[in-house]
Amino acid sequence: MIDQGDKKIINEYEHVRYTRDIYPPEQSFDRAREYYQWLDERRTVREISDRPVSKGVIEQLVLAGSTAPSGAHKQPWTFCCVQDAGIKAKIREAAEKEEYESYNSRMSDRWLKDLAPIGTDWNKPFLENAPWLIIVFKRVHEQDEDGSKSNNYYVNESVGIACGMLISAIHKAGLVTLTHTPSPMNFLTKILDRPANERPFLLLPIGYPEDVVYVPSLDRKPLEDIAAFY
Ligand code: IYR
Repeated sequence: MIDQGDKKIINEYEHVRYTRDIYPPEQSFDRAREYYQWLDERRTVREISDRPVSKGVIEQLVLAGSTAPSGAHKQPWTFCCVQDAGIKAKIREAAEKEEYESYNSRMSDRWLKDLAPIGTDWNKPFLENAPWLIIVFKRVHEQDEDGSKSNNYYVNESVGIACGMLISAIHKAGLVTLTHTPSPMNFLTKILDRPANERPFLLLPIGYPEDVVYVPSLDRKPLEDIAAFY
């Protein structure tokens, strides 16, 4: 909790008092386990229905993503939220063109074999069906109005964390998404008319799942395979 009443100056900058509830250890364990079990219910879903989602919901999701920590608190992200059918159609057309090339000539046989269990191909109907696309741009630096540049730091790490937090917020809202990374993805800069200091990072179609949805039957690695304790 942030208490505006209690302040401290560090390097001439004001810091405000911050406190958290301290849970007894069993309650900490229960909360951690519940959160894990709830996150474990999330699945990447490619069959997204065209049922509408309000702009208000999308705004809350973006705000959740923007709570991520970032290098020197530069918040080096822009979340472009697309509802316009014409723009979605343009994005689909350009993405499928790249994906067609990727699946038919750019991806290695080994890569295609690794993707076979997931069942993806160059067709990306979700880019038009989903009521919203959020295209997350990373801001490699800031461009001031007078033309001067200022630095951002740990941009990939910061934007990656923001995307993770956005994905968990989407799950919390009862919606589904998938992490689409068409490659190359610079067509998004053009279609969305983004400035030169921004680069597309990740495309997330967001909506309700179709009435009947199938996802690959997969397991997550057990703890002993993902963690080392010292
Ligand atoms: N970007 C392509 C291919 C793709 C690659 C990986 I690695 C995946 O886990 C899934 C898809 C696509 O979006 O189809």
